[in-house]
Order: sequence, then C-alpha cells, then structure tokens
Amino acid sequence: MAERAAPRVTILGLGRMGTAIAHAFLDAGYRTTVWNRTAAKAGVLTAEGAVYADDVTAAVEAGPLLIVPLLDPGAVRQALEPAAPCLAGRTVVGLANGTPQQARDLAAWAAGHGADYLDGAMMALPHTVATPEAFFFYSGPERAYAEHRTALEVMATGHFVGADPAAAEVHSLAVLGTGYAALTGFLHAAALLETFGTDPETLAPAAAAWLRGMAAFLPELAREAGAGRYGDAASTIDLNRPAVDALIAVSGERGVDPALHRPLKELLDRRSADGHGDDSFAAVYELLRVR
Ligand code: FVH
Repeated sequence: MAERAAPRVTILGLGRMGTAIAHAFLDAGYRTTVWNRTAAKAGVLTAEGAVYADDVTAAVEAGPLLIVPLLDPGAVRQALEPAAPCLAGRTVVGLANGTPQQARDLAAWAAGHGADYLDGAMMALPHTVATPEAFFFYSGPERAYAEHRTALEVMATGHFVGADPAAAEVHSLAVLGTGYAALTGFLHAAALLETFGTDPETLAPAAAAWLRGMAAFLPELAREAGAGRYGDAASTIDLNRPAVDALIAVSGERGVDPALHRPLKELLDRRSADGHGDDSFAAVYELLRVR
C-alpha cells in the first residue's frame, strides 16, 4: 500500500513564536517549510528536518497553508508582498498582534490576491505553544478554518470566533483586558502591602488563591450580565462599596496612588445612587455596555 504523504505547512517568520510553532509542526510529523528574513535563525530547525526556503515565494509555493507569526501586520504585508502572485488558492494565517482594522486590511489584501485570510490571535507564550495552556482565536472564512483545523490544532486549541477578520483581535484584547486589570490590581496591592513591611512574594500565593476563586466565579458573573438579572446576590453593590472606599483611603494614607480603583468606585457609587445597591456586583455591567 502506498504511504500517505506527510501534510505540508509553511512557517513565515522564525522569531520566538515562529520557532516554537515550527518545532510543534516538526514534532507532529508535518513537512515543514520555513522562511525568515534573517536566515541564520533557521539553523536548528533545518537540523531537525525543516526545509529552508531561500525566498518567500519558494516558501509560499511549498504548500497550501501559510502560518505567519511575524512581528506586526506591517511586517506580514511586507514579507508576503513579493509572493503576492503565488497566493491564490492558499490560506494565510496571520498571527501577528495588531488592531482589528489591520486584520481587516490584511484580509482584504489577501482576498485581492485570491487567498483566504484567517486572522489568529495567540493566547500563548513561546514555551506554551502546543501545550494545553495555549489557545488561539481565529476569525475569517469558516470554510478555511474547517479545512485547516487539524493543522491549526498542532499549535494550540483553536477557537473560531466569527467571519469578520477583526473578531480574533477583539477577542484577544478582551481576554488581555481581563488579565491586565487583575495583574495591575496585584501590583497596586503589592505596593500597598510593602508599606506595611510585607514583600510581594508573600502576597503572591494569597492573591493567586483569591484569583482562582474569582476565575471560578466568572461563569456566574457572565450568566447574570448575559441575562441582565442581578437579584439574589451574595455580594451586592452596596457590600462592595465600603471595601473599595477603604482600599482607596488606605492607599492614600500610605502614599500609594489609588488611581487604579477610582473608576470602580465611581461605577459602584453611580449604581447605588440609581437605586441598585442590592443588585449583585455584576450589575456594573449595565453602566459599561453599549445599548
Ligand atoms: N513572544 C510572546 O510572548 C508573545 C506571545 C503572544 C503573541 N505575541 C505576538 O506574536 C507575534 C510574534 O512575536 P515574537 O515574540 O515571535 O516576535 P519576535 O521574536 O520579535 O520575532 C519577530 C519576527 O518578525 C520578523 N520581522 C519583523 N519585521 C519584519 C519585516 N519587516 N519583514 C519580515 N520579517 C520581519 C522577525 O524577523 P528577523 O528579525 O528574525 O529577521 C522575526 O521573525 C507578535 O505580533 C507578538 O506581539 C508574542
């Protein structure tokens, strides 16, 4: 019986993420063609079996699926431009972080050359690629996502979030925003505790344990916000207001900038003043959402 040919993939860009991605495809048995502006970065990969393409056109011609984890959307466009005449019929997966509009622009450019464009947002670090910790958002033509899903899952669990190419970047920003708020809250808390002689390393385990509880609470928060129903609250707006007030007051007393928590205080106060003090904490959502 004839042996089945190994599936093919091309990786354009061998920075930290691209190198980790190329390793993942080699480990998964893909015929992996790589290209990088600085060719020297391909050395270890070619020793492990990757095929180095001398120019981007040869890399593009090597297969139907082009994974592009370059620095930014400008670099993606600049790198692909010389190979534009060869893009027709292929799928470009742009993995550079960028704005939603940049994703739409790249998709339009690729479509103008007959290629499908999937925008991908990598919720991963180089060392978590191809581990259960990593997940990527994708948006663009669902048919292209379905066609290449097996290959995409080599890098990370994939979540398809819509046909609008901007959707993956927006979802990525939403998840990043959740994390930034928590991490900045931790840094503020560490600065506050330091004024009481407790170092950040001592705070970290307690804060991590609290955040695990908060993470487990997210589905309930989401259910309440989704339904717009905030009754039966265990933790109400009015219960949380004094805690946030105290956090701001004690920060001020200790010389630690409380600016981070003022917007939350303002939202809780407004909600309470509007007669919703007995609603659950999730009711803050009503002041944030666009109707
Ligand atoms: N590293 C991380 O922790 C985060 C994880 C989450 C996602 N981000 C985003 O991923 C994109 C790639 O990030 P990276 O960390 O792999 O970036 P670098 O290691 O700096 O590699 C950059 C590659 O881009 C090439 N490059 C830059 N400009 C151009 C250009 N004009 N034309 C062609 N290639 C270009 C660069 O080539 P070289 O310098 O080696 O020649 C690298 O291959 C990024 O959007 C993160 O925000 C990473």
